[in-house]
Amino acid sequence: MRTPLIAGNWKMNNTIPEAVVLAQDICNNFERDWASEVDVLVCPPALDIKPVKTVFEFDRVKVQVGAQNVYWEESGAFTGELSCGMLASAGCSAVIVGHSERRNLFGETNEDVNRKAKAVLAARMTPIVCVGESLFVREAGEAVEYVCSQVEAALAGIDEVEARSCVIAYEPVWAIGTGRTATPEQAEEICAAIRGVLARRYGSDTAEAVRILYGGSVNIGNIELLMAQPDIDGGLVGGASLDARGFLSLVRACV
Ligand code: G2H
Repeated sequence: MRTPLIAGNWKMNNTIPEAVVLAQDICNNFERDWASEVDVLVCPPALDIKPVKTVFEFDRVKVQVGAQNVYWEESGAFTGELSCGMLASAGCSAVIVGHSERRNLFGETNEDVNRKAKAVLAARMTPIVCVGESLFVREAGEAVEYVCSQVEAALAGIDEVEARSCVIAYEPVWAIGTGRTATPEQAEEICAAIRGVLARRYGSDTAEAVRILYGGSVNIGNIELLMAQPDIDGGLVGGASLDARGFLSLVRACV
């Protein structure tokens, strides 16, 4: 069975002092016996990663820390970018790649997402590969096809062993930060199709091993029905991850 994963994406929120307070709040409210049943990850802004990691390590709380983005080159003249090695040295075990905000606001292509995913794997971290369709694509009846092609593109050149280290996050663009969530049935339809892509590429054993998350206005009112779907293994949570108790209520719902 796949261990559920609740991943918080803090996006561009929290200065270092604010991030430390939030991390400490998570520690203070984290119940130790959850750790054996659900994986918990937070992805703060890059500057907050090391301080947040330090809080979790000091309190010995089993919450992993990840990044929201990375550049695929190891070093060099890439002003403003961060490498996998830098993120790993700050304590990251995972990196979100291809979030729709990166794709839509910063022009990331499927090819960029693929290069980032491969770089993250090479650095022995987990890429959380985000895919999802716009409302236009959904209303055209092409959501399954569109998302599956994003998954195929993101996994190009990634072998079966590496694929087992990937997490796929299905985030319909029309549900992000809008308060509008995909119904559990809509989310399950796409997540099952993603698992189908994995099965065709890597075989059913690998497909069954890979965790697929749903993201897009996940909250305490919808987490249980989402988690009840056979192909949804957790959530990538934005707004609801910015409050420790609210975030941990989502973790508790997975126990
Ligand atoms: C989707 C999600 C987190 P929110 O972007 O990745 O954000 O839960 O605020 O919709």
